[in-house]
Amino acid sequence: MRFTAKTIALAVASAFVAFGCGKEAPKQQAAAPQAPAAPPAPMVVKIGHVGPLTGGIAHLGKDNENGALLAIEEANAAGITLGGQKVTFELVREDDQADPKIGNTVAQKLVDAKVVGVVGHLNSGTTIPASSIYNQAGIPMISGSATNPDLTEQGFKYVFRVVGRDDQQGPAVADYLAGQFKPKTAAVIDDATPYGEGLANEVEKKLKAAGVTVLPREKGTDKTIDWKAVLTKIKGKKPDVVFYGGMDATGGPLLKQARELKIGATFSFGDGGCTDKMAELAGAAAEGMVCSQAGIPVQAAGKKFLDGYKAAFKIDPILYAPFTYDATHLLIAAMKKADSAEPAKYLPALATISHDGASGNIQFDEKGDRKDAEMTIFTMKEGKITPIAIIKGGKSMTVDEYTAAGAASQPAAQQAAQPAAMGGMESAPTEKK
Ligand code: ABU
Repeated sequence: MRFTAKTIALAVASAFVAFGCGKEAPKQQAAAPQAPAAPPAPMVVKIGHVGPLTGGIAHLGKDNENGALLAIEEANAAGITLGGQKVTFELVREDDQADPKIGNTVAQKLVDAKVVGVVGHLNSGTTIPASSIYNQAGIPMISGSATNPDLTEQGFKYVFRVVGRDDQQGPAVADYLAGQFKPKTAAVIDDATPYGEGLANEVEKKLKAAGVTVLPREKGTDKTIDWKAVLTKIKGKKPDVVFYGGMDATGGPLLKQARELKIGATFSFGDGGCTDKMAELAGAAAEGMVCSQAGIPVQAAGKKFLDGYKAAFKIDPILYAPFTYDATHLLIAAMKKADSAEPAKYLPALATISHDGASGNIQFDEKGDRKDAEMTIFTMKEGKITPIAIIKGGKSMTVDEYTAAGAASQPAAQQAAQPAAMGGMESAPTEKK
């Protein structure tokens, strides 16, 4: 090849284009080691929890929320994948202040936040209206404490509960009162909420069926703490038993003021007034009161739950925390079964699930109610509500009998869970008028 001025100029120009103006041609080098690709960020799956976190029953709302939070923490620690993707669950917590209007507002807020399931609400009065918001949005909801039958009588396929209903609870406590105290006359008071009034109606119906004369209904509200006018009215009628449908925040003052007015009747309450808080609010007046819960006693919940709750929150659970814990695990278990967090995909798995939870085995009937829910009757003994009897399938058992019967069907983790406090059948209280 002859090197003319033209070919030299072309060669220089090509080199210029190939390697850039004035830049040195790169030397051949070994390829730098590639950093390993970062694993994809886990998918965040939001679950809502709603209950009253402020106001008179904030202690119960917090208890419910703690149960849900514990379940979320356990699921995250277990490292769950859905559809091949690692998942982190986030609990989106809302305060409905036990107010139906606020309940609806926060329900819509949770829908807008794209939660895929909801645990809550606590009160029947907030849960029932909010349930139509979740159902319309196609978001499964499970209440761990709302006991008014209407919740699951609406025909909503996204609505479930893991506690019993007041048309089971009311007859259970009324039967106990009628059988144990043989009252001639009863007074029934309620707080004018769907829960309090509904439960009081069930109790009244059953007492009347047992031949007890029931005085005209007396009413307060879910904020009433001065009951003197109502109590003065019933004092003159000398009832043998009094039943109050309402929560502990109002039931405690009712009981305290009744004893101040020297009313000697046996006082009784549903689950909303079936907490140690009654002794805090009523003092010694709470001793010997009778109450019911729409599930197993909290002390009989699974050991893993009880230990986990105490370790996480440094307190013991109060009432329905095992049930909100179970409700949260149920949502997650259904998602795992369906391998999807999409509500429409995991709903069928939820509706047909059989789950061994802290509160026992959970299966739902066609309405979304818990099949074969237990009811427990308690009395207040030395400032602690103490279980007397557990009713399951129409059969009343001592706590010992229940524990013995349940042990064979409980998962191993729960068999070790029966605390010494559950061991004894308390003798029924007898009170003088
Ligand atoms: N079941 C006790 C309190 C919650 C409710 O309003 O149903």
